[in-house]
Amino acid sequence: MSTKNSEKIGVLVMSYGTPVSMDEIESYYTHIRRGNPPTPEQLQDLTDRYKAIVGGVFPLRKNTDDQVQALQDALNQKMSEADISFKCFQGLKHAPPFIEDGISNMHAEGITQAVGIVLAPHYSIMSVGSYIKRAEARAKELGITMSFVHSYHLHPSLIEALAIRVESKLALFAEAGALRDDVKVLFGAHSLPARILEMGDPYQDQLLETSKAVAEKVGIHNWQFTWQSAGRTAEPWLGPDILETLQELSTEQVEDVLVAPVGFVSDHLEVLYDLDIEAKTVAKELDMRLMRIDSLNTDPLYMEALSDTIIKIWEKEL
Ligand code: FEC
Repeated sequence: MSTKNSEKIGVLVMSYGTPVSMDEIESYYTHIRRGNPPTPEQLQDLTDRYKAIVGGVFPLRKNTDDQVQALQDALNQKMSEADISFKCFQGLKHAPPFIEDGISNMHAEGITQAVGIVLAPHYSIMSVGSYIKRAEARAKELGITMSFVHSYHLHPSLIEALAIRVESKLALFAEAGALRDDVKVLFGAHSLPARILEMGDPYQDQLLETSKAVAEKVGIHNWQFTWQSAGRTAEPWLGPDILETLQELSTEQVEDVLVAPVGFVSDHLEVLYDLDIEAKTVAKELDMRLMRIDSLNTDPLYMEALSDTIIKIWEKEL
């Protein structure tokens, strides 16, 4: 732990990012596509998805702002007795303020030590790994010493927050007349190219570990894991996709499905469109009742998982 206890410690809070207006969808999409602009059809498709969920007001941005504020409050509440303080800076992957901007903003405030964390609990070289790589490069240029949280997918407070959400939706199924053991709980996350498995990437294993821990805490056995939101590229992505899984469950006469997207922590396009609109439409066609657990957003237990993980890594490494 640092001996310079009166210092302000920076926290780079990284997340995916979102366009903040309809006009910014094209530049955002171009950034995701590593500088290649989308075709007019691709742009129209994405614009239509945003229109379907928000009609021009972008929920992810506000959610991220709220999460970062809540995290800063949680950190400083925990450290109120100590002679140090944490200051959170946002660094987004595909929208301003970019990851590099977040580090420059820390530097402008004279910060020399910082912890980086991503608002996604599971590590993949293609997700969290790429955030960290960019942050490390800019921190090195500016002489900031940084430590990074790679994953926090089994933090007890995260598991508890998810378990509470599963339990409360199971109660709604029961109220609607379903037998608890008949409700299929589908844990899930964003798909990635299947080649990550050959690379020994921990993403899939960590997601299964989170799912198993939540299932054990809630005491459920009728669950499985599925993927969602795979990219539309030629290479194979991790599957099965949730839409296929629903078809498969329908052939097994499953009528009640609870989706728990444990790879995501807030309400955004992939949850509000891919699950709440697309998957729900398929479920309806199949005559299934589909519910989704509420997103974590600023849940105090999620803030506890983040702040505890950050403080532990700061104590150990900085
Ligand atoms: O609400 C919003 O505005 C943003 C929602 C959003 C989140 C998110 C999270 C993850 N993604 C991950 C991987 C990929 C890979 C590609 C990819 C493409 C998109 C596109 C949109 C998009 N993602 Fe995303 N992702 C979100 C939104 N994502 C929009 C582009 C159009 C489309 O395919 O729908 C493929 C990129 C490429 O072609 O190279 C790969 C992963 C996560 C979860 C971890 C994290 O949050 O970082 C992994 C939220």
